[in-house]
Amino acid sequence: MRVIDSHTEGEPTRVVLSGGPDLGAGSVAGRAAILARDHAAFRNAVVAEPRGSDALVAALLVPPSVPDCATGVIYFNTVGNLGMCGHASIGTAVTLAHLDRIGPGLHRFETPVGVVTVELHSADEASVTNVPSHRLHKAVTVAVEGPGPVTGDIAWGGNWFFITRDLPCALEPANIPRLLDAALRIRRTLEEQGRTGEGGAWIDHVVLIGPSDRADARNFVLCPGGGYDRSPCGTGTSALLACLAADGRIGPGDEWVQESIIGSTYRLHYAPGEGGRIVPTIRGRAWVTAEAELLFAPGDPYAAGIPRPGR
Ligand code: PYC
Repeated sequence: MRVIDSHTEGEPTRVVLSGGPDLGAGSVAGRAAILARDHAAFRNAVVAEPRGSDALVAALLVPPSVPDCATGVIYFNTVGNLGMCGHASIGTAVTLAHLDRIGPGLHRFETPVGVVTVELHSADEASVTNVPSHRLHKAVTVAVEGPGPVTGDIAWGGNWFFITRDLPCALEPANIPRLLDAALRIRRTLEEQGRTGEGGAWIDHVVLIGPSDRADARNFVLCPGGGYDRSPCGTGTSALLACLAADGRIGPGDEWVQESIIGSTYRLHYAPGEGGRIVPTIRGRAWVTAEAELLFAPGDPYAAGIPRPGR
């Protein structure tokens, strides 16, 4: 299995170029559903330990079904599929440029939740115009054991997010263990109380938002596998922008600079979409870190990865 690794503002992506399972024909959404249902062993082998980690997102390249798309891409992590992924889209663009498969300019990627447009600015910088994003619920309060009552918005930015400014402590790297613990408790409480995204979708990401002295805000983002996003989270900040736009706190074309918990940044803006939605664009940098072949040695008891015990 041939892969290329990169990181986008600190967050890793593994593009799978060959060796993936046969997912048949049809839309990328349909093939993503087959990957989620039938191919846990493949997904674990690529992203779980010992080859990967909870921070890693894989991007499986597949032929697109939508005309004019440069590629189809299915994002997955140690838990399952992601609808969209901002950092991995930037990582995929930089990887395709590294392979001379795309050059500077506009390219369309077919993802399971819609077509996104990627503009490659240089060998290590790209913008992604994301799927339409919106807020589903404003000011939902949950009583979380430990942190206490926490109020936040439930919003879509290509994945489902709970976004809160109620912080257990300062958003500093030294506090990552406490932030992770609080975000996991918030997510567990949302699950226990039956809070979901549309159609009963699992709210698998939690965003904690706080002040930044070098950007509009800093965040800490819990990812589905229990890891945290080293980048400022493209889909999470898209969801945040949808909330800010709904509250009239940001207008079309205004720039929003989002800082991550490790200090890396994305620049975003949005255009108005249909039905009160917004269409965010996320700009960030990525660098290729490895070209590799994943090996599956006979007799290796963990050749297919160490599966997570559960969510
Ligand atoms: O950048 O959208 C993102 C993302 C989601 C999970 C990890 N990164």
